[in-house]
Amino acid sequence: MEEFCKSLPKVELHAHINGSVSEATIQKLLAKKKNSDQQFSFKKGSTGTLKECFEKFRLIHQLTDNTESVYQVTCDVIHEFHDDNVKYLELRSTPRAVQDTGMSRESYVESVLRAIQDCGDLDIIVRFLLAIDRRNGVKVGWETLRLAQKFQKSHGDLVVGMDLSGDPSVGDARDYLPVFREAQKSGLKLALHLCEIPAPEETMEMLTLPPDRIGHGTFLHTEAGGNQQFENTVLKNRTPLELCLTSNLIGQTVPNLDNHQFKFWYEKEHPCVICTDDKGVFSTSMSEEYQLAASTFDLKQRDLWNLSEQSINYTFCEENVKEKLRDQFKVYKSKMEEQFNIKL
Ligand code: 6MZ
Repeated sequence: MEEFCKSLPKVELHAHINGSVSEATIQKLLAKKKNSDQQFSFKKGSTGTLKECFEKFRLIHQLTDNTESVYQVTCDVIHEFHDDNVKYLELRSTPRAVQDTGMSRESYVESVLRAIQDCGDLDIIVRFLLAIDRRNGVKVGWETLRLAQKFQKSHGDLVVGMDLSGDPSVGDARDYLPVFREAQKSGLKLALHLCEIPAPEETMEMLTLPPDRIGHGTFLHTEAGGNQQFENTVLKNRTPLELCLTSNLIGQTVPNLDNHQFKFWYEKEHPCVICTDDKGVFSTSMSEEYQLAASTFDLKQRDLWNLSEQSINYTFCEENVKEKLRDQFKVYKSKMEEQFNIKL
């Protein structure tokens, strides 16, 4: 299965740039920072809590406090996903301003987009979502939307949507509803973190937008303490779920993988997309996430192929790009069938 998952062409739709930074890149960034005695380790199996994950993001942000590092991290992350046979990648990141280094939210986004363009020769299609961190307040939310609209005009092929993320125990997602409604009117797609922890008060209103995809959705369904209305709405809209097994396990939002929400939605034949979330912080890769899904939920090679291929339907890119990907996947399919002597 390991070889199969590595060879499988994959679609990654939920990757936070700073959470995806590898240890190798961290070392490069540390070397550039004088007087830094920070210790970083993303060793596998180190369980923690969501709070501890957010502490890691804080440390990483200290290293990516200038446009050069943001550029470097974005390039490295794209190369790493490419090397893992990811053929389509949607990156998301929170534009950050740092006064000391002169980085503005705008120059942050410019650096990300420049990195994406400079990786244009690689056999991987990359798109970008601007993220709103729910800890930063609505004023910054509006600013982020304005940036998204601006870059949508100048880089419409690359900027496809917006994300809502950040520590789910802080703030109220409903405060951002007007921002997201306007984003929708501008033609930006919405990928929102919802119910990563139980959040009955804010969830129903967020679902009415409706989002184009949901990140995690761990506590949406009744069995997990959500409610029937959430479940029905998501099923009726067929809103794809971005599911990140290792992330939820390490962040301890699920007690074990057997009880991961993947099982519930997958059995209902609901659109599910396997993603990494933060491959650096959680020390994982797309190939490993597919392997984990296979071993936990007893998925066969053909099931994995279908999961990956169907993910193309849930991307935020233009229809002609989806078509191009589908054509590419046809070619990969026959190659995989030959390589693994199997009918997919
Ligand atoms: C919610 C998360 C997250 O934006 O600086 N982020 N938000 N839940 C999660 N589950 C583990 N993982 C990452 O990447 C880091 C930021 O992404 C969000 C957080 O806001 C984090 O600060 P960027 O590139």
